[in-house]
Amino acid sequence: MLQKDLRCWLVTMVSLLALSSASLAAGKPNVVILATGGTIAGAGADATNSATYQAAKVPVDKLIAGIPQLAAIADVRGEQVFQIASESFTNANLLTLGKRVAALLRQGDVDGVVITHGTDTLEETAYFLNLVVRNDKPIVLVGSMRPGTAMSADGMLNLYNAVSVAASRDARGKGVLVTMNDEINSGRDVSKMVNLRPEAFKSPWGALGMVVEGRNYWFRLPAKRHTINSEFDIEKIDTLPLVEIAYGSGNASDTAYRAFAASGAKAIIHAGTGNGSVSSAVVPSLVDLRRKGVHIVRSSHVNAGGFVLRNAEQPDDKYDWVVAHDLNPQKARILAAVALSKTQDSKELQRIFWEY
Ligand code: DAS
Repeated sequence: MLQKDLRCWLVTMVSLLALSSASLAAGKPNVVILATGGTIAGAGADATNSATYQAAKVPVDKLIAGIPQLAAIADVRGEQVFQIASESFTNANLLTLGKRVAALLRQGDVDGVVITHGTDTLEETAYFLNLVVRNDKPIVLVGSMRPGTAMSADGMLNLYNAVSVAASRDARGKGVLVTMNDEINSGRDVSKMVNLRPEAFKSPWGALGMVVEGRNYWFRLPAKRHTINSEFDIEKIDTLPLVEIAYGSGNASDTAYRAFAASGAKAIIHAGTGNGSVSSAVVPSLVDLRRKGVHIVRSSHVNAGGFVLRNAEQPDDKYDWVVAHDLNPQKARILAAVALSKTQDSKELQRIFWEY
């Protein structure tokens, strides 16, 4: 009799355990990884190749299979949206990706999205999504500075951290996030400040927090409008107007600006020296281009966070130019393109540059 009771008890316990693990699995957040390519999907010939490798080779399912620990923190599935090096991203890629992110986050069975991305233009995609995806669920971009085949590769832990943040309720409502090198940065502020080294991504105004062993530590919140507080909506944007960037330096000429305008640019970002300064050899052409309907946006190409104010270096009011505030040229391009999808009014454009 005793043996029969023992068997019954064992069967009951095993089924209870199975039930609890299933319910635990059912309780885990659902995170979708959208893969686009880059070094995090890169492969080199040898473990010593930390800089010589091919980007955009490893498929998303292999990235996920390479980190079995993900299963403990979230129910993860992958989609291969693109397989490209991010220096080749186009506006069309941004729109495709943005619409897929928005569609997934509208689903009740998706709690967060991670985007694996090349590091070269990761900051642009992060800012774009921050402006146009009207959802407060976590959107986390992640890349790596070394391919997975290299010694001390950073992609595995970066991706684990990204999924951990995307699965976190406390990551909601903080705008688009970028997790690299244990830091959590704002998709608006962060940019790639150095190449080749793992501590590549920095925000001039500091990180929002850290993620360490699957736990988030927050120190500040974004101050600018984003995601659910944005006036822009990816569902209503089908094309992005052409905006180009011209780099300011010594011995400058107006050739690039004229060529950009002739090719149909609706705005030109002047990546100026210092305070967004414009060479006296270039000012007359920019005044003329503005008169012909092309918007001129003065930004600064100084590295760790320029800050361009109206009427400081140039009479912006008189010329009807816009200033990019603290945005670097590549982020100013993104905001100008998104803003121009909604308004052509230069005063409205300037308001948007102050608020986003
Ligand atoms: N070429 C770079 C890119 O795809 C590789 C990388 O750093 O991710 O952005």
